[in-house]
Amino acid sequence: MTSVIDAGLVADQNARHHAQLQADYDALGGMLSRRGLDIEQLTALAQTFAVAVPSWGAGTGGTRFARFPGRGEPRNVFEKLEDCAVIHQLTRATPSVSPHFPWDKPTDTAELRETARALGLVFDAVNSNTFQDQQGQDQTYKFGSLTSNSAAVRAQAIAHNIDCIEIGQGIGSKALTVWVGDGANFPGQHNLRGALERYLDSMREIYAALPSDWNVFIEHKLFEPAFYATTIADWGTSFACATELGPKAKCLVDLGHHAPNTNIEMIVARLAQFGKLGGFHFNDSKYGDDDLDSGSINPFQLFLVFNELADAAKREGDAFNPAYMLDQSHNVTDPIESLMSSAVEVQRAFVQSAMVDRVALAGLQEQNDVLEAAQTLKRAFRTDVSPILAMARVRLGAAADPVACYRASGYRDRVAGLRPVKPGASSSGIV
Ligand code: RM4
Ligand code: MN
Ligand code: MN
Repeated sequence: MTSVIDAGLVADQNARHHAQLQADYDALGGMLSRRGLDIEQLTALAQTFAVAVPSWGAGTGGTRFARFPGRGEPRNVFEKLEDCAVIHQLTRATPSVSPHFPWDKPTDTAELRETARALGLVFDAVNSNTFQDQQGQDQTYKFGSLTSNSAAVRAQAIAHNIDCIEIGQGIGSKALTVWVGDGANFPGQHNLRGALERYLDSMREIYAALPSDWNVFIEHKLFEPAFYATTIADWGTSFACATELGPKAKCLVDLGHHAPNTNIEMIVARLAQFGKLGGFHFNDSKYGDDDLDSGSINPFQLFLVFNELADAAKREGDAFNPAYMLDQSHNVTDPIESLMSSAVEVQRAFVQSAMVDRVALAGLQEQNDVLEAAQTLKRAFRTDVSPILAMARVRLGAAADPVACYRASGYRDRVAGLRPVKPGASSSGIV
């Protein structure tokens, strides 16, 4: 495997942290053992954590108003992979990349797979894009794609999704994520029920093209670009469609795709209970689909989501295996720094949720000891597990402090010289 960042530099940086980290780790270990927890077990668990990186997150994002390109941002899928390899090398928590087509469409599928492999990466779910028109395409998605009232538009959108599955097979993916922006901006613009019927008809054709060991993830989103009525706006519609389509169809929860204050952890519990929780797009939001860094606004919510995941895993064992992916847009930070910090924040919630004494919690719930039950969760959430996460990284050969190590490596300066900004570039972000 190619190390993009000099392995010697990582080792030197880690050596600087060694004494301090060991002292913090020992102190935390003592504190946890008084609570009946074994720090070594938690560190081993942390080492198993993995979340996929979105290829599009490696570039600078944008808003409806502007996009301010970052220095040295990747200009094609190969440069995105190189940045993703840095993220994985320094965190050892992001071994896979979720590509988006046609943004990342390869001319040579085998070459793409081999490039990823050489960088120590594999591919996670592939994402289709029928929310933008692409150059040279016959039909426009202006009035919808899979739900369009035009059979020709629907056929084009279906064919694109099937194309994504085919490329995905070539690069080792096992799932297709479908998010459509379809919907209406005005009451009366379309028939609400008719649009969903057309969506299901289109999805049935895509479902029929899935290989036997594949899943399709249906991603719901409250609003935007359809500001009046989004066809797949909520988990209920997503669940109904996944149920209609069959066992390979599952629901994908993007944390940013809900109204503020929505109880997302309860949605997670419901989908897990009925066997339809396909996976996540982790991010955070304050108002809507803000695509902010995971855990940056509401880390307690992220913890509560993982608390439900830990409960589901305990009930269902290995059969419970939702896909973890990040889905963020970085406008004012270095995307590599944001994605590394976000992967660590999700890993933090994963480890904290493992510290909840589920037997004790069930007992407290049985006795209606509300205050102690709430405190049981808070105790885990308040525990700073940073030394566990850092130790897990060091043991895996990653960086004790990924952002500091990345900055010391000078990677951004190096690629800024190699990747001059393309005028009007849009391939690396959402524009
Ligand atoms: C959407 C949604 C999808 C992502 C696009 C780029 O809001 O989150 O997952 O593919 O953005
Ligand atoms: Mn998403
Ligand atoms: Mn989104």
